[in-house]
Amino acid sequence: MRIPIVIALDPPLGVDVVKWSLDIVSETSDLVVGYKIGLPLVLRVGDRVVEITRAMKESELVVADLKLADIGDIMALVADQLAEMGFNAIISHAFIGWSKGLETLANKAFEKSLKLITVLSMSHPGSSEVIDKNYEKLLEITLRARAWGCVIGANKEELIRKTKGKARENGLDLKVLSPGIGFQGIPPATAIRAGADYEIIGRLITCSSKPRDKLFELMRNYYGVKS
Ligand code: BMP
Repeated sequence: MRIPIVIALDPPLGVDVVKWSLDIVSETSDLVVGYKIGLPLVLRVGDRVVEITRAMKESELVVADLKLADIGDIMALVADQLAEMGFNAIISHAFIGWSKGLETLANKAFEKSLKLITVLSMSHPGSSEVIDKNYEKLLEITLRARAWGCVIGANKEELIRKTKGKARENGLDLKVLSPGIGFQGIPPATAIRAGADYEIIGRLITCSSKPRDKLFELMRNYYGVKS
């Protein structure tokens, strides 16, 4: 039984990053749907990230979270590289716009069978300053790109509901991935109850001395899974 959690692998300072990641993956991969890897990890291990993505072969989601925001041709180069490195999903900002921006990346993602995930609303308070004010436009670009999924903070339950509804009206099953659980203050399963498909959880699990036990605890106490 896998719970709809994507573990964010953001390694703390001072650890052997490859070993730290492989230990977490071997302990948890049969319990979660996947993992998310971003700059804090990639900058420290470089090419060795493939040793980590290789260990995730059985996982449904191996997400590269570089929050791309460049001209389309350059993002397409990055996407090629990420596919090569074993990722099957990539996160991009949507505020770059469609024409020769997300348009080019969406085509590349399709060509490489990468799941394209855009950022619609973030979990930190500053999201309200610019990003949230442009939600309607960001959603429009996301739907136009036929993105596989989008990121919406777990603290934005209303936006999660609205997004799922609007995607459905357009005949699309846009997946919602929600971070902000645990260390950022939102209780586990909050976003799932609002209609999100996955919750992205990092430190609540990765800072635990026993990530597997932590997951069993979350399953029992929040996700209604008997173990
Ligand atoms: P944590 O559960 O440790 O707070 O980690 C959350 C993860 O989700 C981090 O990797 C962060 O980059 C990411 N994230 C976020 O917290 N809020 C967003 O709006 C978008 C994110 O990608």
